[in-house]
This record gives sequence, structure tokens and C-alpha cells, in this order.
Amino acid sequence: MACKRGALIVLEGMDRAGKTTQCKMLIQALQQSGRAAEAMRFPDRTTTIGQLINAYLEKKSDLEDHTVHLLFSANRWELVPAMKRKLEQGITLVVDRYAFSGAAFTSAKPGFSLEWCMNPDVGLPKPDLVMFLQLSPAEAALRGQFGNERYETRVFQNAVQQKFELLMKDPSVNWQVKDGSGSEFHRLVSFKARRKN
Ligand code: NYM
Repeated sequence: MACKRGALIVLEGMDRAGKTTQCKMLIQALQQSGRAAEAMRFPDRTTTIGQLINAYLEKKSDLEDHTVHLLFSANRWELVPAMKRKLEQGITLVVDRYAFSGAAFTSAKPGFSLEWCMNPDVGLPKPDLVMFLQLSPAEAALRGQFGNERYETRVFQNAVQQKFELLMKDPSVNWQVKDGSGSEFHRLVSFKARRKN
């Protein structure tokens, strides 16, 4: 029996917007409704490339900015065969961050255009739906201080937010902005992904 392709659903948002929790809830809801669903996240810190990225984020190593950008992208590309296999098996993938984070975070650094940042990811599997979990800076502050990883400063996060706002203007991407505060996000479970089989 032919099996329908799974959906590729991406969650994006600022640090501490609650993406990881919401990914778990979404997977549970999908599974309870009888759909096969699995989680993925980027960076995937378990691969060799992911370990280089992890050391960089934890400030245990320094990497040149273009280099680390390309490593983040390579980390997505190395997982593409597995992603495609799962989607073809009918498994819906709920992905915590994707190329949009790549473009938003690097282009928030001085001297990087959004266009240059997006190029290495051209050709990745296209998400059926990208949910942006919106959280006001005030509510984010209530969720505690930033951790010690690279990029976790208020100034840098504000710059990243502006880049995400530019990315969300792209009409070729099925963006949905969700309120990441309170219980609004629970309504997500009734999402309707636009399927492009
Ligand atoms: N990040 C994430 C990037 O700078 N580029 C990327 O391509 C991706 C996927 O890594 N601050 C940044 C965003 C986060 C950090 O993410 C790690 P997480 O979700 O905290 O593991």
C-alpha cells in the first residue's frame, strides 16, 4: 500500500521561546491522533560536525564566522538522507530549528548579508510549515537569565529577532507566527500543514 509522505514541520524562535517543549507536545499530539511523528533538532550535536558546533557554542573553541556558518549548514545537509527516508516512510518530522535559524543568527553578525547566509542551505527539503514561536522580550526575561552559550545576550537576540522578521516576509515559505506565551500554543495541535507531496 502506498504510504503518504510525512510532513516536515519546523519550529523556529528566539532562545527560550519554548521550542523544545512545544516540539515534544506537538509530537505527542500527532502520535495520539495516529500519525507517525519524530523529533529532530539542529544543530544535531551528536555528529562529528555537530561536536565542532557544540564546542563553539559552549565557547570551548573559536571558529571563524563564515566557517561556523558553513558547519551549521553542513550539519543539516548530513542529515538530509535520513530526513528524506523518514518523510518517504510517512513519518512526520517536527524539527527544532532549521536553516532559518542559520540565516537569522549569522546575519545578525556584522558584515553578513542575509542572502549570503541563506545560500548554503538552498536545496534542503522544504518545510510544509514553519511555526515561529513569538515571545516578547519582557516574557522572555521572566523565563530566567540567558545561559552561558554564545549568542545568549539581549543585544544579539534583538538583532536575531529583526532578521527573523525579514525572513518571515518570504511568501514562498508557509510561516505561521504563534504566541509562545501562556497556553496559546496548545491550539497548535489543530494545525493544518500545507502539504506539498
Ligand atoms: N544556531 C542554530 C545558529 O547559530 N545557526 C544555526 O544554523 C542553528 C540551527 O545555535 N543559539 C544557534 C541558535 C542557538 C544555538 O541552539 C543552539 P539550541 O536550540 O539552543 O540547541
